[in-house]
Amino acid sequence: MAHQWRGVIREYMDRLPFTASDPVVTLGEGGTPLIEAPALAKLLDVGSVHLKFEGMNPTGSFKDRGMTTAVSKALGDGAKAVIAASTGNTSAAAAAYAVKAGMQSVVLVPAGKISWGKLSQAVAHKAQILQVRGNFDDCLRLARELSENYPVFLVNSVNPNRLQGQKTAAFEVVDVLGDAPDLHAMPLGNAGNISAYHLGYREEVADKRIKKQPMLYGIQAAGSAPFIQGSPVAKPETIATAIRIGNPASWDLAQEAKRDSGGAFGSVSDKEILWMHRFLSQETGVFVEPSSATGAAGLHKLRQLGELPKVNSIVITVTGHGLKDPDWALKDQNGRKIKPKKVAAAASSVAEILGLERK
Ligand code: AN7
Repeated sequence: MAHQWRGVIREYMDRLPFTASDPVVTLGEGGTPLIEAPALAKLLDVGSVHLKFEGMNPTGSFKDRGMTTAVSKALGDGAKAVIAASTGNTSAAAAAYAVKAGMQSVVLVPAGKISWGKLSQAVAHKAQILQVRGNFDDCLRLARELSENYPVFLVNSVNPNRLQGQKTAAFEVVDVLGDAPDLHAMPLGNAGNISAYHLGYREEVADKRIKKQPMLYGIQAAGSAPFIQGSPVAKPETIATAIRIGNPASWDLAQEAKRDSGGAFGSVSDKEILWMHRFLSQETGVFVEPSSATGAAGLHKLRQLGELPKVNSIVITVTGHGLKDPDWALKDQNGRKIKPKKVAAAASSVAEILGLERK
């Protein structure tokens, strides 16, 4: 009989702060495919590249891993409402898991700066949505203040239960590959994810499942790159709205992840992000939102500069599904709208446009 994946809490309960009697709020998150991408291995000139396709989670991003743990704990603590600041994906996940838990959700998003796919999810799951006149960093400041002074439970990644859930992605990589890769890259925004992978890989080392953790590479958008600048960015700008974050909450943990793993931070322009966004969909078959192409774009840039370390195996986490923000796929390299041709409903007309000769 087919085995259904039970979500990350039940699959990894012995390695999470949960016991069998704790409430579990799950939508079956985790267990996402690790997809071999020979086209990327060729591009980067390394032995193997695997994409950890986090867009395959129930709400379409890696945020579900941390939301199952954060909302389950909130429910266990008697919470009636959760609050999250978000560039879009956290709000989609918070809204969905709140519904599953029977709670209200409140989400604070930067006005006009989240994709409509993500906004539609928060609306669909009846979140109370407030568009803040400000950026993500303002939203997070407000969410923290509200959760301290009002009866709403904060489920942003400053809540340590979020990182606990998200660390399971590292467990899955090791479970599938039988080892850690040499290098693991991902986009870097509020820095929860790189901190969570670090936590997960460190535990794998401590449990002697792997000898060494991978070098962790966190890649930012150039217009929103506090880790490259070395200090918060007051006015972050990038088309990759998911990572349009100037003052990352997990600053210290990300620095530690980089240091401890022998990794690095990098940044790429919006143009480089969109190039890789297209490469991934056209050459690997994996459709991601632009922000999610940032990790691969960063490694490609390093390779072109001759600065990619000599490694054999690479895993790149692609964090969110392409359908989250599909507008970018409908533009060509010059930003012009792509409109499929209209044709009469006749085989001969279709064949003519396709340039097909009759057999
Ligand atoms: C697709 O949803 O911060 O470095 O509020 O949606 O852990 O922040 C999203 C972040 C990468 C960055 N890729 O991860 C939010 C939010 C996607 C994302 C990141 C995000 P972190």
